[in-house]
Amino acid sequence: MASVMAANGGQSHAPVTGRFAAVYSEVQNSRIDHALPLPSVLGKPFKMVNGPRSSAAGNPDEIAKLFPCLFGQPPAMLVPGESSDFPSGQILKIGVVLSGGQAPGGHNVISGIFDYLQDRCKGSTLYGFRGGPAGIMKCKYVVLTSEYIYPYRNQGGFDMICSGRDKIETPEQFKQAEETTLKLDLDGLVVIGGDDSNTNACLLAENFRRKNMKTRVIGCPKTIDGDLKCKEVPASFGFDTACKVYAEMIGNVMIDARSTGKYYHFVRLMGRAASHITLECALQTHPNISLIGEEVAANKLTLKNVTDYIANVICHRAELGYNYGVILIPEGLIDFIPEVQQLIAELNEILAHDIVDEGGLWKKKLNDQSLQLFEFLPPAIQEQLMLERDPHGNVQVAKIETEKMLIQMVETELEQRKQRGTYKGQFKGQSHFFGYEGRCGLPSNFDSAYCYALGYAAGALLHSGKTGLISSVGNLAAPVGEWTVGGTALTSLMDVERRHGKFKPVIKKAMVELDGAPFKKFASMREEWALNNRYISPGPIQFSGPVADTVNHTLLLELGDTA
Ligand code: FBP
Repeated sequence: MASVMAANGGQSHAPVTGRFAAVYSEVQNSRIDHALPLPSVLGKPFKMVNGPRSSAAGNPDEIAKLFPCLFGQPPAMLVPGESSDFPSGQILKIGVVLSGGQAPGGHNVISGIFDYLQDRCKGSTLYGFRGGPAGIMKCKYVVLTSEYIYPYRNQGGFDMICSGRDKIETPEQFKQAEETTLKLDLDGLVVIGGDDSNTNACLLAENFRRKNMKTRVIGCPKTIDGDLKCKEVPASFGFDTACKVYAEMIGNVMIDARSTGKYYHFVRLMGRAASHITLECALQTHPNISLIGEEVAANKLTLKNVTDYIANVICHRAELGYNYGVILIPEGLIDFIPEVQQLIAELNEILAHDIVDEGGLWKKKLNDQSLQLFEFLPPAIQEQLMLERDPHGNVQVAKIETEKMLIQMVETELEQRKQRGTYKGQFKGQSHFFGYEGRCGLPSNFDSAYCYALGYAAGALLHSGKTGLISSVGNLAAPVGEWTVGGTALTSLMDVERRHGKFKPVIKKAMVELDGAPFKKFASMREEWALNNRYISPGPIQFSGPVADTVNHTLLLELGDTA
């Protein structure tokens, strides 16, 4: 059995994690040795084929100015064949960093990079930067050996090297990153992260290229939120597992609701901005109500409209004799309600310029409508809206208890309806937040294989000298052997946005599309689910058996398969 303590190399000799395969559960142990399939193109000699020149997701002129060295890079695709793209006998020094929130499968991306180097660039070194981008800036790393990596294969979490949300942004921070890459003589760096982290990866790649440094940078699409995707990158890893974990829990509270007959479970689900997780969980479990942020925004709903919608369904159900139900709420919901969005935008500017005084004079900076809304919100929500933004300038929606706020508002509305004689039921709300529980589960078969392929592909891209690309594995509805492998220009995913009061390049988030197949399927079924109880309880993630390789509905529907 491998002990990570003994294998801890690099700069630090203190144990960084407590992983011992010897104390693993039987399931964890059985997963370590689970052999992972690779796309067949990676199993044979391959060559690189470049596609046409790329543009940007928005504001191409601005992006071209911000990334003069990288803008326009073509996508790259691996295809069978011999070539000199992948020099044999090359020994590489590669760094890898996990950035942002955990997502099941991160350890497999690292295993994939490591195995690529073992298979194709023997004698290479893989450095794991510890604690996210701060590890690069502070040159904190561990040398990843096969013994070190072994206990983490197919395991959830990011604790092999841990993660962080620091951003490499200021000239000093770029300098620190440069010093580390020079000190370790890095040929390449793999940034495993979400939209913000991959934006950072692109900035680093541009900086290294501009300075004629040899270090290349490749990104990998990570986030349970599922909002880092495009045609060439059909999914971010972790989404599949997280949704399956949440769907199991939702299925359980559905059975609880049906059994006691007296609770409305308000379940807030993670997913900072986009509502993909909520939509996928709805498709997997058929709750009575699922709010989709993007639809709320498109219809310009107010908090009162949302409350009324929930109260209407509850009244209808009471008439049918059901005083229970399950309601899914995306954690980013309040950021989609135009009036709250406006309030948050104003608060962001106020917080960015540090003008929050104890006496509350800062409130004068809010416009009348925003001030009215702010004063109307429960004090707990007011406080949560004022919490510090994350290093990328985002509101920390995971800390805003929208589910509790909605219970309060629905309760008040139902009370009024009772007094008017239009509601005769009983209402008891139970609040839940399913968030962190889904981020570190044992990766599903899909995420295990997908992440391993992403890592292996990142190794290949660096080996061929590519930079500023995001590892891209496609054709995901097909068996793993038929998956396609390549890289997509990070600049082609970019747009400019206002953050911390300034315009910045960002990877454009992929939101739920209201004319997309997943939403349309949900919309066609939600009325039936609202009044009739069509609950589905998917149970825990399976690693073997008939449903073990089932892929999530969102991906299949988006790829044009029936789900
Ligand atoms: P990433 O975008 O970094 O993958 O993180 C996603 C997420 O899990 C969101 O769903 C959630 O809002 C946020 O992280 C929570 O952040 P933190 O881990 O800092 O509490």
